[in-house]
Amino acid sequence: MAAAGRLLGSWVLLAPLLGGLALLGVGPVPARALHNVTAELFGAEAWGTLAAFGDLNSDKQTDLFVLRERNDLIVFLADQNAPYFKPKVKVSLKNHSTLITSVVPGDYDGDSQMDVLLTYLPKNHANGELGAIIFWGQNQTLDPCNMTILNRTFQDEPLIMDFNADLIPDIFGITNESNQPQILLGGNLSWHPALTIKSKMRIPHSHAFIDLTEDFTAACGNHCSTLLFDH
Ligand SMILES: *[C@@H]1O[C@H](CO)[C@@H](O)[C@H](O)[C@H]1NC(C)=O
Ligand SMILES: *[C@@H]1O[C@H](CO)[C@@H](O)[C@H](O)[C@H]1NC(C)=O
Ligand SMILES: *[C@@H]1O[C@H](CO)[C@@H](O)[C@H](O)[C@H]1NC(C)=O
Ligand SMILES: *[C@@H]1O[C@H](CO)[C@@H](O)[C@H](O)[C@H]1NC(C)=O
Ligand SMILES: *[C@@H]1O[C@H](CO)[C@@H](O)[C@H](O)[C@H]1NC(C)=O
Ligand SMILES: *[C@@H]1O[C@H](CO)[C@@H](O)[C@H](O)[C@H]1NC(C)=O
Ligand SMILES: *[C@@H]1O[C@H](CO)[C@@H](O)[C@H](O)[C@H]1NC(C)=O
Ligand SMILES: [Ca+2]
Ligand SMILES: [Ca+2]
Ligand SMILES: [Ca+2]
Repeated sequence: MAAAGRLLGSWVLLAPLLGGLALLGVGPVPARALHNVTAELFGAEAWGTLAAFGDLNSDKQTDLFVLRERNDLIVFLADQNAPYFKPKVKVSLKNHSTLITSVVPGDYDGDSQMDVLLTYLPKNHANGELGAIIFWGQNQTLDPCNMTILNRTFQDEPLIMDFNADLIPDIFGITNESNQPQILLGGNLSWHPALTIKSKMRIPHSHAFIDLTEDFTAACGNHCSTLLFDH
């Protein structure tokens, strides 16, 4: 599954990053040589796939979003004391027998609490369409019981961008309801057609956001030429 493959990675990927931190003299590591800081940073918890970064608890320290067994999301919060990242927050799709394919932290309702959007391959995923779910942030953490399952599926990984320039992230993609790209506006989570074009979008999507019309918004009505279409 192409979408699923995108998340494959490992703690090996962390090595350059953590090496960089060491070189910058961040943390208690001597600044001269590269050295293995895995144990100092994660203790015995150094397993899983690093999926995203973000400051979940608004303490200005970047936290790590890690997938384990493809259906648990663990957030390692940055901490002043070793191990410097501690697994403090967990949400699970285990009961739904689904595989998480993407993790995108963001404040999807604009209440200044970071939420997290997960896309997943649903149970009995015959057509490869992706489901999406938002776990809502509350009190500087994620509430594992408070989630919204989007009532449409996506043909491919959705693109997260601020379509209407209200500083709340929106969710763009082709859904199972229409061949035309749709935008789910953050805030009130309402669906809207995003572009009026006849052609079908390619899969995987090759999309980017760009302010073509110089109105400081990513989207640009009929003038969007940044998407690749099949004819
Ligand atoms: C770094 O340390 C971790 C934990 O002690 C260990 O599992 C890993 O194999 C080490 N990596 C290297 C490249 O030595
Ligand atoms: C998952 O299901 C088990 C029983 O099958 C239940 O005890 C548990 O609370 C459920 N967990 C969640 C997060 O819903
Ligand atoms: C928010 O979290 C703190 C601990 O981080 C706790 O003391 C407090 O009771 C929580 N407040 C609410 C409303 O849950
Ligand atoms: C769930 O999260 C939403 C969005 O943050 C919030 O408005 C609502 O009060 C929460 N519901 C519960 C039961 O905590
Ligand atoms: C999806 O849910 C929204 C409310 O959250 C509702 O307005 C809309 O009609 C639903 N769409 C479908 C296709 O069920
Ligand atoms: C789209 O997917 C949602 C969620 O799986 C489902 O409830 C809805 O019926 C589907 N709509 C169509 C037109 O297939
Ligand atoms: C949701 O909010 C957007 C702008 O924030 C607005 O254009 C749209 O009409 C609203 N939709 C609903 C159903 O309230
Ligand atoms: Ca943090
Ligand atoms: Ca929020
Ligand atoms: Ca927006």
